[in-house]
Amino acid sequence: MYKLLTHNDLDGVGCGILAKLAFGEDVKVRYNSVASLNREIEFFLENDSKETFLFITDLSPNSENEHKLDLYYKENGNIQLIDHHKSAIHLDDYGWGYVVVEDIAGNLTSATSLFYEYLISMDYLAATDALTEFVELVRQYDTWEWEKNENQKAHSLNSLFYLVSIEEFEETMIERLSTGSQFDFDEFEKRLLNMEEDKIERYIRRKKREIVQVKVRDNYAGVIYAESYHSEVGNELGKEYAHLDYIVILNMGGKRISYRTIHDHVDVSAIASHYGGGGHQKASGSTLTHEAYKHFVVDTFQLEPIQEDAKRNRYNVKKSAFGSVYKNRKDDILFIYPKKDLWVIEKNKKVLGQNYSSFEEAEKFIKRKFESWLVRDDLFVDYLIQEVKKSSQS
Ligand SMILES: [Mn+2]
Repeated sequence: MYKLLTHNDLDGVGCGILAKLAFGEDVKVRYNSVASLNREIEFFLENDSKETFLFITDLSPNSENEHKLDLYYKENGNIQLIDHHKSAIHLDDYGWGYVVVEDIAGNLTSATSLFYEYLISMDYLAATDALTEFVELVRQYDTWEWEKNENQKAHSLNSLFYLVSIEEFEETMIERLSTGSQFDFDEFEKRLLNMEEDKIERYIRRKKREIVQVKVRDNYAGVIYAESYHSEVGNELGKEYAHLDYIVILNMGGKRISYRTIHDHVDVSAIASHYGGGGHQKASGSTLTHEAYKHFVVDTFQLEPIQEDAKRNRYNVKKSAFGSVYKNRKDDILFIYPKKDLWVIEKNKKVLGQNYSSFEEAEKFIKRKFESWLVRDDLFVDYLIQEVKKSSQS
């Protein structure tokens, strides 16, 4: 017998599907949240037969269970953990641990892709084109590489996963992967997925208007409440408000926090671990601890949302040789313009001390410090007219 304890997201369920394709009736699969894994491990150690081979994928035990698993392994063997989370890398030192964040070719891994390679190498499963494509879609979604590759199919696979129950998804995929020579969605799924993409877009648009900005422990965070589409929300808000170091997504009902960043200079697995969680460099999570509750809920509750830059301007555009006009909620006017090789900032017509070597740095400064946004063309024109009047009077 085999038992698989895995995550309840697409990557974790991908492992469950592979396990059932490989072992059929001989495997028992349990899907877990990060929190419920440790209970399942304890249950296994106390109740399951020593003959049962335990797989753990896409999740890692707490340090107490890490120790217990190691003792069990030294006596019985029969344990294999496979993971790709940066915060689990220490488990790679154990005989039963296999943790790879990036493969030799430099590609980010996923639990499903690692488990697939493992099952093939052990002759438990034979590679097929359909399986290989399915595994690659899961990997691209989980590592967010789908976006760079514009692989909408990978995103759709995850959307479909959340549209149906885990059982239904599992059953449909197992059938499709064991019969088809290629992996694809059927017509009904395609229609559903189009509707779902529209819904996600509307949801994100609303979240863009609700985000507040706060400085927490040396970093600027954007804080938002959302129960669904965390990765999509985190990514879109991260791009819209690129001056923020990371995005905090609060799920109050679940008392959970997701952390997302689009930047390389921030490691949100370290931020999550400060609040007792973990994950990847660009995507992580923790529970809503008292400290996190203070930082992200209490301290931000009275804040007004930050505003998006005007999008349809023809004149007041970023990096313009004529300068770009921003304002904030206090009606301060910020003006960024080039002078020789540098970018200068004026606040309410007074030049600020520091100049910047790039427009982006200057803009980041005024957005972090003053929460300002690019104003619409009409305000920009008013501003320039005033400037011209002033100079013709003097
Ligand atoms: Mn994963």
